[in-house]
Amino acid sequence: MGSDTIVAVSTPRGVGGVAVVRLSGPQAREMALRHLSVDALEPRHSHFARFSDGGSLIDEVLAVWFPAPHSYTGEEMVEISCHGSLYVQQAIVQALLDDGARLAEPGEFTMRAFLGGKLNLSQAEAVADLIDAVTPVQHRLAVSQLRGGYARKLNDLRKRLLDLTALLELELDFSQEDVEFADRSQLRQTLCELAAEVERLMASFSLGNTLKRGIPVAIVGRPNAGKSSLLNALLDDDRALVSDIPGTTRDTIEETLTLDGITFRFIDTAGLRSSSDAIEAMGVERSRKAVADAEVVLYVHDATTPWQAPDVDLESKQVIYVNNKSDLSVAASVPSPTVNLSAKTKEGIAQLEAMLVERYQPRLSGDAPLLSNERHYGALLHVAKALAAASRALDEAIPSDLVAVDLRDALYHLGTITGEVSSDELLTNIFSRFCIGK
Ligand SMILES: Nc1nc2c(ncn2[C@@H]2O[C@H](COP(=O)(O)OP(=O)(O)OP(=O)(O)O)[C@@H](O)[C@H]2O)c(=O)[nH]1
Ligand SMILES: [Mg+2]
Repeated sequence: MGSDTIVAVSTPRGVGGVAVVRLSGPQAREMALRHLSVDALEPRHSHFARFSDGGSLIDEVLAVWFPAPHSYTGEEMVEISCHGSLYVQQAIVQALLDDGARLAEPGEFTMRAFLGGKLNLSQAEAVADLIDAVTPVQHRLAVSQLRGGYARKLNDLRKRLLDLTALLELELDFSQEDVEFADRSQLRQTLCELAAEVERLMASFSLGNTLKRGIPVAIVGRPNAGKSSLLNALLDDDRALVSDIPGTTRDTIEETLTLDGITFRFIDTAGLRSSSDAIEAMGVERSRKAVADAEVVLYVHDATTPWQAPDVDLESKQVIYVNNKSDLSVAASVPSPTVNLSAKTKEGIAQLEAMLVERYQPRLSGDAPLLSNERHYGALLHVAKALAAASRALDEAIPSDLVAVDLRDALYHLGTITGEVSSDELLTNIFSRFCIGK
């Protein structure tokens, strides 16, 4: 818990109808009362009052006192809603700084909430994700993590493992007597459950992470197939240059689009052909890389020309074959799944969008929490390794002190997810992602 009292404007920088100044720490109430035209503050009541400094009125405000521990940070807190003028916001903050408050660091309110036991680390990170969320899917991932999500389950399993490890370590003190305090079958059972949960979460990461950042969809094909026209049609915007000269697009162009709440990142690429032009050849290299990095590939074919096998490795990719220029002709024998469309008239675009959404919608509707946090994924990799080593050691009847080392390793990395184990460096890293005032 902070020993000093911190202050910051929690609403975005700029002019708004209303701005909120937050004050947290032992002196919060006294400092606020010094400036407010009320004698006392009732807990969690909104008080209409004048805020003045050195006798001069700054603004009429609404002030709410949250006594510790019933506040966001768990500390004494006061929230002052003032008019959104930059001058007023500044003057209120300055008055409180003059009283001895300190300007809050980025994320410091949330960090105090974590240190005060109001949130675990995974929930604090979810607050940052929630603030950043702009699509329904990002919002859902953040809310599920904020409500506890997988952290709660991992924590329960961690506690069980912790007890068993402690018993195992106790045996070491009685090593002459050959006793077994830790029930081996129970230990195996816990390891098994934990390993299964860790594996499930790790498997969900790729989906969780792509959903959070947007699903990469590469638009590739031969020159002049209509790739840039397709990007423009999807975006409903003249984003990319289009011309009848093959080789128009050289660099990749990326734009995001949210369809039915799911964010896709469409990447228009240079047409695939071997070229003596050095710049175009570099562009084609980028096209191949875009395919390699993509989740979904839209392979665009010009329907007025005969089908030719793609000159790029599409194996292990989800491909949708787009038979473009359907306003001119519809060629046969394009591999499926196919969608016939015209980037020019936009006929068939809706069908393509529906095909994309259908691929992800069902996987989203499940209740199982998805892992979308890279830091957690990194920690789980360590946990999985340590659990595997511990199981092996148990099977091979390796001395319990060595098993205990692996278990401690797993416990440590599990603890970093929810914050039972944390370092200053880790906390600084996480909370510096926040803005000031959060
Ligand atoms: N009639 C018709 N013409 C189209 C359609 N889509 C694209 N075109 C035309 O085909 C030509 C090539 O279109 P682009 O979108 O530049 O093709 P691209 O695949 O991006 O080409 P590169 O960037 O050179 O690889 C342009 O003249 C477009 O107007 C379509 O659906 N119907
Ligand atoms: Mg192009």
